[in-house]
Amino acid sequence: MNDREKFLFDLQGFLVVPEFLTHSEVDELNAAVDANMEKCGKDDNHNLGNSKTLVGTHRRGMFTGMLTWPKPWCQPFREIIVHKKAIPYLNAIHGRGWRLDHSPFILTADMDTEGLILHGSTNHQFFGAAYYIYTNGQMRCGMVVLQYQLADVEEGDGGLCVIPGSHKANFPCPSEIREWEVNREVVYNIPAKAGDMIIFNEATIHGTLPWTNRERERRSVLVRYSPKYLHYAGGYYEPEFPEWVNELTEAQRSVLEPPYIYNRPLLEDDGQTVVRPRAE
Ligand SMILES: O=C(O)CCC(=O)C(=O)O
Repeated sequence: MNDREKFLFDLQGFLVVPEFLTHSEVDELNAAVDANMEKCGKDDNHNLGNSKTLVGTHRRGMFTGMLTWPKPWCQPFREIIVHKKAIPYLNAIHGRGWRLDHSPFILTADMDTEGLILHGSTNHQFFGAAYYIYTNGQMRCGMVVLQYQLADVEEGDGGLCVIPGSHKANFPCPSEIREWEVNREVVYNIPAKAGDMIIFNEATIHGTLPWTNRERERRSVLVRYSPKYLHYAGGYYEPEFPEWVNELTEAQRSVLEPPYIYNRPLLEDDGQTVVRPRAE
């Protein structure tokens, strides 16, 4: 993570990393989704509050469980849970030692797909699962989301939106702003190309805008990470991993470990080597 990226992530609470995935990685991920279209379900996280502007004719499309899709379709998703290029970003914002939080999922949208109310913990009170601090020259965050775009998004299309800088906000966000009814100028619909990766902090106010592009559909993979001592959502494997986890590399398995500190497997920058320091 270079100095420009650190400045922007600290300032905005999110960062776009252009051309993060190669064309072949994007193609493999898209091919896996195309081959499993029948698995697309409806968003189980539907929430518009009382908004009249986030409404649509149908819910966001959602794929889950990609890590256990039949081979070869699970493979590209297993690979991105420990993407070599993501390691320096996660080390810079979580410190060494971080873990997968939630199961990865895919969001899709086509014309008139509804949005999702804006949410995010901000800094108006300390929330230990989703926070932002800067101390001793280092940023630290609760859960963060790495969003991989598999299709182009232009500003105004809809999809992921954020209120830049809101991870540091000191007052609760009024519901009419969260419902996208007023002050829309503070809400940014992040444009990105297929292959770009967007990191955002769960403390940053974010949500989904209704999809308005008839020509283009949304396809985003969301992979979430918490620091090694924290877990936000249910779904880690304890005391024993399920059988399919044995098919993963040691590095991939290391990010499925439950939250703890002592003797934790830590990933080296090569994305392959796992070490177990005896003490922190
Ligand atoms: O990428 C988006 O549209 C926002 C996703 C989100 O915050 C959610 O589904 O909880």
